[in-house]
Amino acid sequence: MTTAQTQEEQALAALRERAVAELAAVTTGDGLEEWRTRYLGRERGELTGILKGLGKLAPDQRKAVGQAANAVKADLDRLLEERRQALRAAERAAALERERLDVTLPGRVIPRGHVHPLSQTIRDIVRVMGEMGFQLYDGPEVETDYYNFQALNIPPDHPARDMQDTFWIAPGQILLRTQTSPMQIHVMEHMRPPVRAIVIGKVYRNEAIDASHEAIFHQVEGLLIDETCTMADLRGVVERFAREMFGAERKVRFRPSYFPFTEPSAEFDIDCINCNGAGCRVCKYSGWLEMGGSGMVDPRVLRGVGYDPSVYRGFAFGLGIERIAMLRYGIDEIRAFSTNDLRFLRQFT
Ligand code: 2NL
Repeated sequence: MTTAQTQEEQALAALRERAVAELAAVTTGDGLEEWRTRYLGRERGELTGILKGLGKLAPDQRKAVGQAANAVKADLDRLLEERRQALRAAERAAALERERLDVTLPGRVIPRGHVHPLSQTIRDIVRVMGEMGFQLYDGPEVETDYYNFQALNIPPDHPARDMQDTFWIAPGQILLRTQTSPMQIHVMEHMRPPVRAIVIGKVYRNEAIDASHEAIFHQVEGLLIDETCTMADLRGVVERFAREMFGAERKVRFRPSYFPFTEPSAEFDIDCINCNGAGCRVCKYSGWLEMGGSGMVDPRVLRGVGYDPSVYRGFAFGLGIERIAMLRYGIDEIRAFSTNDLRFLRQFT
């Protein structure tokens, strides 16, 4: 009797020991479930089997073995639940570890770009002229002889038409525009007066290149067409433009000149932004800086786009944008705009 009891209890103790050891080796939820079925399963669980078999024992053994078995079952239930919690905690910790990120790391530096000094100047021009009601247009850089020359009343023997000065694509017919004026012709062909337009863009001239001349540069050209404007209006627009771009104190001077597409024509200067007119190296001791050309649109140009010159009149002006930017920023080398040397460009943030 004592022996039988001891055997049962030894078997229980061995089962318990084995179950505990196996449980410690379980690392997954599926493993836990397998373990539970193996020992505590309702149908085939080893411990369940022992509990079910209690009835076959002698009544005097039943109580002791039953108590021992129930104690083991309670132990295993508790250990199972502890193991389940431990595995969950480990899984949460592993998930956190996978998602670990160091919030104290400084962010990656994203290099900040900035607007090219020529583009800054263009933006200012567009704003200033926009405030005076001028719309910005752009158009083709490849043009025909008609738009670049004929429509602008440029005679066949004009030096600009020379093979030497113009980049011809089909000589005598297709070329790289030498000024933005051909686009003004397109604008006028496409609308009735009144016209207030500016054209900004690249122009191409076969120049000898030096610190102040490039073969590709940018021009801005303004055009106004209505029934009543005069050179006084031209002067007012150019003066306001110059003062917005170079300072409210600027003086503007007009000198008689000649362009095939304007009559009368005038070049305009501003008093030197470096010495305010006193004379210095920047203005070559003249007190004045040459800015651009202008004039009243020649009646032949108006007639060419279908405007009646006895009804409509207009003024136009044009100037180089690199020169404006060079004066504003004190740049003495025009090629710096197109060289893309960041040591140069970074000065204009
Ligand atoms: C300069 C001079 C000028 C114009 C451009 C113009 C355009 C049309 C009709 C008449 Cl469609 N004139 N433009 C007029 C005078 C001067 O530019 O030195 N530019 C750099």
